[in-house]
Amino acid sequence: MRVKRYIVDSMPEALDKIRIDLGQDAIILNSKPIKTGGIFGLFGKQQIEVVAAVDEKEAEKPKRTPAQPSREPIIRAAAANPTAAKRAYQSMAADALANTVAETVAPPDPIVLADAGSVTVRERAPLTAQGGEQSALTRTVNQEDAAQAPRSQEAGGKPAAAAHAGSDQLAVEVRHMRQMFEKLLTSDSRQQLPQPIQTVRDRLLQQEVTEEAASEIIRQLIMEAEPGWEAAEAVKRAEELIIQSLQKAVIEPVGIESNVRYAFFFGPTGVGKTTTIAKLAANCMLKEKRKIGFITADTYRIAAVEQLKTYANILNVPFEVVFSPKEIPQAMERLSGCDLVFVDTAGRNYRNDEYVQGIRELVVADQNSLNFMVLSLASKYSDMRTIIRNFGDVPVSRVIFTKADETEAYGAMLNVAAETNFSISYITTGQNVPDDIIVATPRLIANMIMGE
Ligand SMILES: Nc1nc2c(ncn2[C@@H]2O[C@H](COP(=O)(O)OP(=O)(O)O)[C@@H](O)[C@H]2O)c(=O)[nH]1
Ligand SMILES: [Mg+2]
Repeated sequence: MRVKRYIVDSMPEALDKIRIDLGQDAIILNSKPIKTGGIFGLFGKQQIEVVAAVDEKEAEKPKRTPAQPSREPIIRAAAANPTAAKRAYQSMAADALANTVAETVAPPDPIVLADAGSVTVRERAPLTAQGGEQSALTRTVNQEDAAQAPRSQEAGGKPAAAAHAGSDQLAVEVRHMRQMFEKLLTSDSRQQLPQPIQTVRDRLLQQEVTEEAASEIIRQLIMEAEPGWEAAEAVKRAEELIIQSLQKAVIEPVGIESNVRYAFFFGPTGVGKTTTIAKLAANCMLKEKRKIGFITADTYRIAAVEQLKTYANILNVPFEVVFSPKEIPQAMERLSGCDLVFVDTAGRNYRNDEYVQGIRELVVADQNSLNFMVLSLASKYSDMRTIIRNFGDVPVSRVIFTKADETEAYGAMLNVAAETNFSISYITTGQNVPDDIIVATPRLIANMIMGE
């Protein structure tokens, strides 16, 4: 571990230095205000002392350049030192906001900004920008229309051909629209999107929605766009579109249906499988009065067995440990008096073909089992994709997203809904058992993605 001490004027300054020196995996161990210079501690300058550390192996990895700021160190800092992290985050967020405002909202005329009634004027600024973009858009279409005009007029000149002309006109318009979409959706012409739609696109990408999933929503928004739309209206409409697109992916009311006897949980180590099982089990037991049992196949770490056993003891439910999939039927037999058995698996085993095959045979054999994939929202979407692919052999039908409290980007839920047949069932929001779990609904997810 490499530890470094910094004396800085502000937290953003410290974060920049830490990122350059120690890389993005550094964590902030401590930060405190100090006085530097002066005599006997008097008349000194108020500064901040920040102590940061990084695992040596992490430090050797290529460092992110300061030109690509990342929120990761701040999130890590939040775990290590909430107060310092919060201060840093607020300061950085304020900077980012100031930059965004300067880039996107600042109207061309400085007099407008200097106006004392700046609130109203600033609020109207995007509208002006949008008006401009909108007319540019209309202009493009009109110019192309003009080019087509002679042909249309010829057709229009013959009364018998009027209906034909109408459908020709429609075909031309459809063709124009398609060309316009294509133009709008290519990345180098992003700037041409009307401002309200651009706001939606920025939001989706910031939420880590993939380009493909975002384009789908943007495409529909463009079709529906009304002249004079403000950003808020576009955002609201986008939220509705997300809700619609999630209708298939989120079954309501979710929960674990009463005919389900076995609920299996798969996913990488540390995503929160065991904690989530404990939350669900407690709820099923306390609210639905079901007789619960636990099986753990996660024998890789002693602590993992102990962890589920502790929950079993707290809830006073029977608990079985299996060392191979072959032992699961006997364990199930011993738990035959239970209405619902939660089966916890080890994350590392998803690479073990034999293990996955064993699980696969077992779950296919039993029609009353439900397979949950557990994914952490705090992980990268590309990693989620790999995990989903590795579990391709297991008939997973539901997905639970964990650690919503550790990130501000929820787009992965939309991506998973677009790219898999999984039903999104729950979202977990913290470490507290049994409280920090909520049923996923399309509205909730859409709101998490598009809301402020
Ligand atoms: N912040 C946060 N932590 C969680 C959440 N769910 C689980 N955890 C924590 O993540 C860590 C790993 O959880 P665990 O259930 O052991 O993961 P498993 O290896 O997948 O079984 C534990 O410290 C949990 O308390 C959540 O929704 N939010
Ligand atoms: Mg576990």
